[in-house]
Amino acid sequence: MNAKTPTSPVPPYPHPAGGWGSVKALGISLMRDGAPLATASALRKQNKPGGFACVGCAWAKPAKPHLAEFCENGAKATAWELTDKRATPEFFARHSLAELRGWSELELEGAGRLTEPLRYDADSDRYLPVSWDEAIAGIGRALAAQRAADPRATVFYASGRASLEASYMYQLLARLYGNNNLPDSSNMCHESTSVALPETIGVPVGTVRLDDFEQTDAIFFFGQNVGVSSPRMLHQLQEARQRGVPIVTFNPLKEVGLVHFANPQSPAQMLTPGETTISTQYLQVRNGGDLAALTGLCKWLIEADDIAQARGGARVLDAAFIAEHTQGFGAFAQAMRAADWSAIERGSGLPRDALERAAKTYAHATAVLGIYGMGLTQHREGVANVQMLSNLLLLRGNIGRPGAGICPVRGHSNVQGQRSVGITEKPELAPLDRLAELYAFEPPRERGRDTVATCEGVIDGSVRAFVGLGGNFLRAAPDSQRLAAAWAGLDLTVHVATRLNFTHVVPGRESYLLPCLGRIEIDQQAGGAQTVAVEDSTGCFHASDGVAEPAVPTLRSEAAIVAAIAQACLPPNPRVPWNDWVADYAKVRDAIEATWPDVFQGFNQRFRDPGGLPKPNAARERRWETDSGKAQFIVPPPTEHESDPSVLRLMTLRSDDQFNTSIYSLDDRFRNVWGTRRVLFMHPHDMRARGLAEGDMAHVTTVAHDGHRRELAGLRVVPYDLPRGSVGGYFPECNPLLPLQHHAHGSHVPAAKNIPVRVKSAVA
Ligand SMILES: Nc1nc2c(c(=O)[nH]1)N[C@H]1C(S)=C(S)[C@@H](COP(=O)(O)OP(=O)(O)OC[C@H]3O[C@@H](n4cnc5c(=O)[nH]c(N)nc54)[C@H](O)[C@@H]3O)O[C@H]1N2
Ligand SMILES: Nc1nc2c(c(=O)[nH]1)N[C@H]1C(S)=C(S)[C@@H](COP(=O)(O)OP(=O)(O)OC[C@H]3O[C@@H](n4cnc5c(=O)[nH]c(N)nc54)[C@H](O)[C@@H]3O)O[C@H]1N2
Ligand SMILES: [Mo]
Repeated sequence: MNAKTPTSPVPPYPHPAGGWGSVKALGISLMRDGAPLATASALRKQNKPGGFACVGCAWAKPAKPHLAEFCENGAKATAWELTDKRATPEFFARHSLAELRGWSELELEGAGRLTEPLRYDADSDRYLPVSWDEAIAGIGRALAAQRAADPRATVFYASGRASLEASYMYQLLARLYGNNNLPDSSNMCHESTSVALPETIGVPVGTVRLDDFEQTDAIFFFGQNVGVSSPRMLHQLQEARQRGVPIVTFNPLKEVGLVHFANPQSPAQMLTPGETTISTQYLQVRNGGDLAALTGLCKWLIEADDIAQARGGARVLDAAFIAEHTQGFGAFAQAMRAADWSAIERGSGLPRDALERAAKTYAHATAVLGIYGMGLTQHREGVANVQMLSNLLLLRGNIGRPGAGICPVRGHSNVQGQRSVGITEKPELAPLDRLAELYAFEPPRERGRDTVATCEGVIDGSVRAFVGLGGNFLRAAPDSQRLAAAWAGLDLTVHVATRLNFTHVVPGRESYLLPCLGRIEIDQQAGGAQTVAVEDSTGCFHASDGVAEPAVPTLRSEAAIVAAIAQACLPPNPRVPWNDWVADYAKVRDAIEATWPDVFQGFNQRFRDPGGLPKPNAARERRWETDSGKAQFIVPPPTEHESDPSVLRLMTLRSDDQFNTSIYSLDDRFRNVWGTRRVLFMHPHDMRARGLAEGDMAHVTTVAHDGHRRELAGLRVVPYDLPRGSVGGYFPECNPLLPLQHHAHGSHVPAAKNIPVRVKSAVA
C-alpha cells in the first residue's frame, strides 16, 4: 500500500480533555440553556452529601468529594434539566405532530421542559392539555382494557434515570398488571455484562470500588471513552498515572480523554502545560477485534508460563489462585495455545509485538483493573468479549483483591440501580416469591420482553401498548425507521418525561405525555420534601436530595405518577400502600429492604453514609456464586470474519455534546467536527478506494440479507485516524442502519459498534 494518503486525517484536538477547553465549553453551554444562576447554585451541591446525584453518568461518588465534584458533561446535564425554556400548551397549539416529526432532536428537546399533562387529539393532530385527573383516568381505562384483553401485550420501558423508589414501584406495577415486560436501556448497553459475568465470576456487576484505583498497578481500558462518558473517573486515572501506573488502552479511535487530561480543578495544571498523559500504550484495535486482541494477551501469558514451568523459573500465572478458585483452565489454556498469531493479528488489526508488550505490562503488575464500556458490549460477541476480559483477569488472580478487578462503566445514572430493584424481563432475576408473599398476588412467571423483543412485537403487532418511564425509544432502539413506521399501530402510548423528543411525536391511537420532576428538583409530598436513592457504577447506593425549584408547579414526581397509574388501572389491593409510599419515600425504601433484606440491610439508616451504602458483592470476597462454585474460564467462540473487503464495519459513537439521544449541540470539539452530526469518519485509504475526498457526501447501506433496505445518504466524509476497514458515525443518527436481528448472542444488546456497511459516493 502507498503510505501517502490523498487527504490528511483531521488534525487531532490539540488540547487535553478537562482543562481550559472544558471550562470554556461549560460556560457556553450554561448560557445556551438558560437559567445559569439556578444551574450555578445547583452545581455546588452536585454529588455532595445533602445534594443531588448527577443526572448524567453513573460514575462513583467519593466519600470525600472534590471541591467541585462534577465534570463538564455533568454540568451540562444539570443545565439541560434546569433550562428556563418551556414547552407549554401554547407551543403544542402552534405545532402539529406531523410538523414536529420533521424537527431534529436538538430542536425538539430545545423546546424546553414539558409543563402540563397532554393527550393526543387525532382531529387536530395536536397534543392538547388535560388535567392530571383526566390524564390518569384515561390512561387507567385504556390500560385496564388492554389488561383484560391480554396483559402480555403491554410493555413498561425504563430508561435508567428514575430513582430506586420510583423504579421499585414501576416493576411492581408491571407484575401486578400481569407481565415481566420490563425492558430497560441496559438491554442496549451493559446487558452483555449482566449475562457474561454471572457465568464467570457469579455476580452481574463489576467488582471494583473507588479505593481500588489507589492500590492498582496497571489499568487495562477497553472501548470506553472516559473523557466524554464518565469524566469524573479522570481524577482516579490521573492520580494513578501520577503514581506511575501504566494504562493500556484498546480503542479504534485516539480519544482525547484517553490520550491526555488536564484537571480543571487543579490551578497548577491549568496554568502550566503539565497535563497528564493518560494512556502509556494505545492500541488502535479494529472495531470487533477485541476478542482476537485478548486472545493474543492470554496466549502470550499462558505460553510464557509454560516456558517458565519448563525451566523451573518463577510462574507467570497465579497458579495457586487458578487451582483453588477456578474451573475450566485446562480447556481454555489449550484453546489459547492453539490460537494462531497470524489470525490474531488479522482479527485484531494489531501487530504481535504490540500485543506482547501489553501482555508484559500485565504480567509485571500485581494488581490490575480491567475497565470497559460499549466498545466491548455492543457487538455480536458482546458477551464473549466481557468473558474474555474476565479470563485475562483470572489468569493472575486479578479479581477479589485490593487494586484489582473488573469494572464495567455503566451509562445512565441509575441504570444499575433499576436492576437492583427488580426492573428486569427475566423472571429468574426477580424475587417473585417474595413479592407474592408481601403483596398477596400471583406474579407472572413467564419471561418478559427485552428491548429487541419489544421492537419485534411492535413490528409484528403483538405489542399493543407502550409505557415509557423516560427515554427516547424510537431513536435509541435499532432499526429505528422500521420501528417508527410500525409505532403508529399501537393502541396506546404513555410517556413520562421531562423534555419533548421524537418518540413523543409518533403517537399511538391513544397517546399521553406526562411531565415529571427531574432529580435535581425539590420533590414535595404530603410527608415533606423527599429524598431518593440511586446506585452508582461501583455498586454503592446514595441519597439524592432535590435542590432546585420545580420548573413549573404542575409537575409530578415519577413515583407519584407511577402510583396514580397503578391505582387507576389495577383492582384495589390493600396490601400495596401506594398513597403512603408517595407521601413518604422512606416507606418505599423499607419495602425495598423487606424485598431484599440482605442487599438493602439498614437502607434508610445507611444510604446517606459518605461514599454510599455498598451493595454486597461475593466475587469481591472470592466467593463464586456460579453453578460450579468456582470462577469459570470460558473458551471464546470462533470469531465471524468478514472476508469481503468492500464491506466496512460501522461503529456508532457519542459526541462530547450529547447525552444519548439528548443532543446539546451539533459540535464535537474533541473530534474537531463542527455544526453537523451527519458525518462518516473514514480511513483515507478506504476513502480513496471509493473515490471519496474530504467533505464529499457518502451514501451508506447496511449488508443484512434479510430483504430490508437500510440506507443513509448525505453523510459528510471526514478523514480520520482509525483502522482501515472501520468507519464511525453518530448515535442516534445512524440507528436506521442497525438491523434489529444484529445483536449480541446471549444478551440481545444491539451490535451498534459493528454494523456491516457499504459506502459509496452519494452523487455517483
Ligand atoms: N457525556 C455523555 N456521557 C454519557 C453518555 C452520553 O451520551 N454523553 N451516555 C451514558 C451511557 S447510557 C452510556 S452506556 C455510557 C457510554 O459510554 P462509552 O462506554 O464510553 O460508550 P461510547 O461512547 O458509545 O463508545 C465507547 C468507545 O468505544 C470505542 N469503540 C468502538 N468500537 C470498539 C471496539 O470494537 N473495540 C474497542 N475496544 N473500542 C471500541 C469508541 O471509539 C468509543 O471511544 O456513557 C454514559 N455517559
Ligand atoms: N446506535 C446506537 N444506539 C444506541 C447506543 C449506541 O451507542 N449506538 N447506545 C445505547 C445505550 S448505551 C442506551 S443507554 C440507550 C439510551 O436510550 P434512552 O433510554 O432512550 O435514553 P435517553 O436518550 O437518555 O432518553 C432521553 C429522554 O429521557 C427523558 N428524560 C430525561 N430525564 C428524565 C427524567 O428524569 N425522568 C424521565 N421520566 N424522563 C427523563 C427526556 O424526555 C429525554 O428526551 O441508547 C442505546 N442506543
Ligand atoms: Mo447506556
